[in-house]
Amino acid sequence: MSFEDKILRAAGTNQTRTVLALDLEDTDGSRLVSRSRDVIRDVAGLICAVKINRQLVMALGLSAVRDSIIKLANDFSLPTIMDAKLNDVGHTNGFMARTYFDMGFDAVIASPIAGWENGLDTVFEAANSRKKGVILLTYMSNPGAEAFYSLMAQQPEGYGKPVFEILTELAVEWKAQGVIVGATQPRVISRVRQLAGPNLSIYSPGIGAQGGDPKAALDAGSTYLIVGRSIYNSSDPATAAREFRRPILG
Ligand code: O7M
Repeated sequence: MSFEDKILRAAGTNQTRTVLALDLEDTDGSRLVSRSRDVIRDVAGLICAVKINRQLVMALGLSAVRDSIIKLANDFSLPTIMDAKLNDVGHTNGFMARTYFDMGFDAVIASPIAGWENGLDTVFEAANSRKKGVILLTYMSNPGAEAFYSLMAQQPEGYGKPVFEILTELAVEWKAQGVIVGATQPRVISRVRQLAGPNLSIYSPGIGAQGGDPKAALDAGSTYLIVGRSIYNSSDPATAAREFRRPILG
């Protein structure tokens, strides 16, 4: 089953659009594993995917992430997304993408800034041949993101276009399985939705802890919410995760 089919199935079964960002920190590796697994078990029926950041891979190593986290997520029929933010030349990007996919991740996150030729071409080749997903960073959620992602880029025709609009067009052209647009920027989400049409999935991080509002993001056109601290730092992660379902349940 492809990444998109897996996330759609989990979203439908669990009536949710929430992707859990599993970014816990702990100096003790085995405690980090058990805390991460506890959070997955607590919210498994309330999320549609698990996103793993490089910080968890740095702390635990790839094989421990595969055996303790990816396997558990799969036991709950949840796909996993590797937030690698790939941004290098083709041969190293390709190696990283193939490694993440072959160890069990269903999708990777990459930066479109590297461009296609000898940049992200190898990542898409690896993904397409394995029915995996590529999600592209298009507008980040942090306040400093505006300086670059909203920058007006001069077009050959003479007029200016914001960088994020160019990145959205590339995501459509390259047939990415989704784009990342910060939930802190509902107006940008609306514009990306307008440019990309109804089929491209928009993943929005920056909910809660970073100030983004889940309902505003979904109303503006986000498909999925990426939520970390507001769930895993809560004294009751399941209740917190249930709250993020509220806007879609009505
Ligand atoms: O909910 P939080 O703020 O605790 O965590 C947000 C998660 O989303 C965390 O895993 C970040 O790495 C990620 N994220 C952002 O916060 N902002 C971005 O612009 C992009 C991402 C992201 O997922 O990039 C792929």
